[in-house]
Amino acid sequence: MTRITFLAISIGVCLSNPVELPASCPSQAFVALQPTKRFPDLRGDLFLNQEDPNSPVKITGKVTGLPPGFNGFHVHMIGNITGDDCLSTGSHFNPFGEEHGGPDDTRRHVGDLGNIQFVEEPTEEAAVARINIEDSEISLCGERNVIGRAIVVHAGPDDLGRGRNEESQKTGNAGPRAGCGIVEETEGLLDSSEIF
Ligand SMILES: [Cu+2]
Ligand SMILES: [Zn+2]
Repeated sequence: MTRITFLAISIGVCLSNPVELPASCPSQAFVALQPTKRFPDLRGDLFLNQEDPNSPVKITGKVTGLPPGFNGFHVHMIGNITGDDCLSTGSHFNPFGEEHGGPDDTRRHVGDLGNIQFVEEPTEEAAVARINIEDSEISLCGERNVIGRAIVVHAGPDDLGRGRNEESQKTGNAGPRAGCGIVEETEGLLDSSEIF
């Protein structure tokens, strides 16, 4: 085999097995969190930004309406927020059949974003959770795409899969759902760092 033929075959093999990246990928998405019936004060706006399909997704935003503490924060499978309990969003987004974990674990549900923290702030009437997350598991395109799915805030803390009981490996025992919103593709939003 000549070198050129070999080269041509090598290139052909490479081209037929490209790393799966869509030609174009949305770079921004938005979530307007809606309260559940049990937690009527919950409100929140979240911005998702991804520079390119290989970059982490940055999530910024602000959530209000829960007392100080940690609250489970996940991408759930289904972008359906009908009903008053967020149960229509299904379970955690888990395209690879993993067990529940924390955001820094190598094995986790893709949707496992850990906890957000509500804290008292002198200038705010009630506790606020300021979100500033960077996550490399979720994406705005491809098989880890979260657009069209839902983000859920829980009433209690996520034990990140370390609860030593069966439910810990599924849901992190984060309790009932306090609010949820659909991840919607957007274009031309302000840089969210200017807002929060
Ligand atoms: Cu959840
Ligand atoms: Zn999970």
